[in-house]
Amino acid sequence: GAAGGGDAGVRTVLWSELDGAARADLLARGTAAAGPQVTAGVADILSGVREGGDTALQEYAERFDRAPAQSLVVTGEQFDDAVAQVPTTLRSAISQAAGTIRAFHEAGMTRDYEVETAPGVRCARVVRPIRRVGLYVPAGSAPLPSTALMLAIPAQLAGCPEIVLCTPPGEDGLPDPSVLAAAGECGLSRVFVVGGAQAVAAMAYGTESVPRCDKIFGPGNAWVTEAKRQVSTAEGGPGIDLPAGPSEVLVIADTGADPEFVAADLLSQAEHGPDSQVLLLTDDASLADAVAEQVQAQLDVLPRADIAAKSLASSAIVITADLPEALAISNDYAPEHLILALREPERWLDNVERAGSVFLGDWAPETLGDYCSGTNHVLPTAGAARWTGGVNVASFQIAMTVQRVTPAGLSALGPTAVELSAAEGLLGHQAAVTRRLARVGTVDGAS
Ligand code: HSO
Ligand code: ZN
Repeated sequence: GAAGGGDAGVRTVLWSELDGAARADLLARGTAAAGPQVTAGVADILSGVREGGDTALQEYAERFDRAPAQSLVVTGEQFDDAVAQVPTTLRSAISQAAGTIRAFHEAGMTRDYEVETAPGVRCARVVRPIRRVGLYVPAGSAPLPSTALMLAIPAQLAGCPEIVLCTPPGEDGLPDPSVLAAAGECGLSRVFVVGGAQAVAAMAYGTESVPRCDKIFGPGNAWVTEAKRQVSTAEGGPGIDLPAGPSEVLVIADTGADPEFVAADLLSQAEHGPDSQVLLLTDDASLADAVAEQVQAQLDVLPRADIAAKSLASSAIVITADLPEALAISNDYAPEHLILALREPERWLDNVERAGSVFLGDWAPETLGDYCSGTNHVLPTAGAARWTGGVNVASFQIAMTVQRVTPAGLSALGPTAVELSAAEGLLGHQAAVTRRLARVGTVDGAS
């Protein structure tokens, strides 16, 4: 039987047999919050960079990245060398992915709009790009050129005039060539070889080399995520996109789902890091068994099996009474990725209240969204899908409002403002209206 789990790579449990505490425990993410030593370590790094600038960045690179001290700025020549090193097949995959991502993001851009809220009063929204944005592209456990695309393309579509990218050095002190190729594909040239919390600090405060940014984007480990949190909550600090921490995928599968596909999807995110969490919810106990077996078999041939195995330790296969129960669990969990490996995925989509990105049916692996279907892969983790979607063009913009008022418009709405300002006792506010009303001659200035 599936229930009980045994020594399989991933445990299987019956939802109905768990009490409230066991359920909460099962769904608890690996790294719910940064531990006290991360919090303190990050605070040290932030003040180190704030005081030491480039010198501090170089010291941290030697200490944390074992990278030789060198220029933090990637030169045009280094850029060209790196791009030349990338095989043409990879370069064309990068440009194809850039095309789908651009197409999808462009179609979803925030549009300006205008409403005449009263005769002579027109209110509009106009969108402006954020002046200087900082993109963080991690490379800790694997260099992620796809993340460079996911951040740089919406930044460009938004029209951001200055786009800065930081990515950690390899042991040669240089960024991963594929990350540079992806940055180059998007026309970025201001790339800095800085990683971790120190990169976030550099973009938040500015150093001799790295310009101070208005908003910082990108996923990262617990240190990067904590650094973003700390700089953004400081007074006058930069904005941040969202908490994009360890990867998560939740799969809901019914009878008829392919256990090989489901297991592959679970492992695809388990391999991101030991703190990734992957969950399968199914109402079919024999499918649960078959997936558990597949996970074991596929794990054996996975190069990153050791990482995936660690992540599987905080993961589970959950047997639910029915599909509505599975959907309810998923809605409470608010997963970063939700795969509906269901016979009628379109129908069930209506019941999905919150998830970063949803994959419908048997032929939409999360991998496609991670790389090249066109959707963004910088998505809310740790339950942040309860309140936000993923990165998109609007994340790189400021939505400004504008009002245009004629004398007739002031006459129409002025009395409302007079009434409300009186209620708030703000007579200076009131005077700004009544003095004008006096001149349009509709109402006299006294009230
Ligand atoms: N699944 C990751 C994104 C990614 N996957 C990048 C592969 N490369 C976000 O959770
Ligand atoms: Zn992924």
